[in-house]
Order: sequence, then C-alpha cells, then structure tokens
Amino acid sequence: MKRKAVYIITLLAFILLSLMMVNGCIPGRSSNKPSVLAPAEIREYEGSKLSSVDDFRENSILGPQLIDKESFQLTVNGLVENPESYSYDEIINNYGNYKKVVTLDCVEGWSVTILWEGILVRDLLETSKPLSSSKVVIFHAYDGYTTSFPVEYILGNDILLAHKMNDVVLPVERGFPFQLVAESKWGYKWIKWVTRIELSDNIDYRGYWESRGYSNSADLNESFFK
Ligand SMILES: Nc1nc2c(c(=O)[nH]1)N[C@H]1C(S)=C(S)[C@@H](COP(=O)(O)O)O[C@H]1N2
Ligand SMILES: [Mo]
Repeated sequence: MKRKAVYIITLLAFILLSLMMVNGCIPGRSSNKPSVLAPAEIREYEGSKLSSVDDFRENSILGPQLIDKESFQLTVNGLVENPESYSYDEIINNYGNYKKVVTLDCVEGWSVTILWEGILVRDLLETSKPLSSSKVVIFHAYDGYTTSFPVEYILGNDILLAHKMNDVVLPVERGFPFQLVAESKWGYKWIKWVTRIELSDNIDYRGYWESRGYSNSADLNESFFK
C-alpha cells in the first residue's frame, strides 16, 4: 500500500516536471527558443562597402529632434492643386519603396556612403499636382531648418525621402522619420526631420545655410561658397 502511494506520487511529480519543461517554466532543451535581437544595420550591399549610421558627425542647428511617430504629419502644400497631409503609416504604406546607395558629403570634409530606403519625392508631388506657376520646392523641418531646390531637380530625378538607412529605421539623430537624400548636392541640402514640402514661385528663396553664404545650387562638383 505505502509503496504504491510513493510510486504514484513519483510518477505525478515526473509528469508535472515534464509539462513545466515543455512549457518553458523550467529551462531545458525543449524551451530553447532563440531570443529576438534588435535589428542590426548592414555594412555591405551588392559588393559595395557601406559606412555606419554612427559615422555621421551630429552638428544639426538645434541638436536631435524627437518626433512622435503617432502624431507626425507630413504636409505637401503651397502652389499645388491638392494640398495633402499624411501620417507616417500613410507614407510608408501608400507609396512605393526604393533602395539606393548614395554618398552624403558634408562641407566640413567628411562623407558617408549609406544604403537609403524610402519613397520618391516626385510621387508625393504628383499626387498634389504642382501648379505651373511653381518654380521652387521648399522643404521645412521640425527644428525650423529649411532648404530648397528647383522643381525640375525633384521631378526630373529619383530623389528619395528616406525612412531607413542600412536596413534600419532612421535613428532620431539621423532625422527620424524622414531625411531627404539630396543626391549630387552638399550635405546641408539633406534635410532631416522633414515636416512640410512647399511649392513656391519665389526663386529668391534661400534656406538656412544658403542664407548664410552657402551656395544655393549646392552642386557637389562646384564650390559650396558662391
Ligand atoms: N533639419 C535639419 N536637417 C539637417 C541639418 C540640420 O541642422 N537640421 N544639417 C544638415 C547638414 S549640414 C548635414 S551635413 C546633414 C547630415 O548631418 P548629420 O551628420 O548631423 O546627420 O544633415 C543636414 N540636414
Ligand atoms: Mo553639413
């Protein structure tokens, strides 16, 4: 009688322990699931070496801007037929996704080569239909920074508004949620924390650094003082 009770209790304990192990209460082989790690940036793409997200020198006019993803709105307005405002998800889900390796050159003498991923600015403009009187595209940022381009530069090239770099979401210091990939232009045209894209007829408009003596065309193959 006593031996039978000990036998049953041992058996029950064994079953209970096995169940706990299977369910992961006790670490064992059966619960050895891999832990999810934070996404890591890539450093090579189709044979080209990439710089790191950390290779930039942070020298923004007011330091990094913390933008709340849920309340964020990107506005396209000014001389357009259809002014629009988009949430972060509306941009990501309704516009195509493009990738491109492009180098940013800062006037301070450093550069970074990054795999950028985002939407095409000209797709956004095509939705809003710029009026024929518009000549200039002015980009506004959360920190008050601005920069501008001729309309043809934006409509005639594959200019990206990036939300990812090296396969990771833009870090706060790099301009989350969006940085302009102003190819073939000096770094000060690569506006971060973009909040508004304004179509204008003011060909004399000058952005933050442009109004402080830097070239308005900012072409990489020309001097940045002009
Ligand atoms: N909103 C905003 N965007 C900005 C700037 C800034 O001060 N504010 N600095 C510009 C400059 S001068 C450069 S070189 C690039 C890259 O700067 P980072 O290294 O600080 O990211 O961002 C550009 N975009
Ligand atoms: Mo810069």
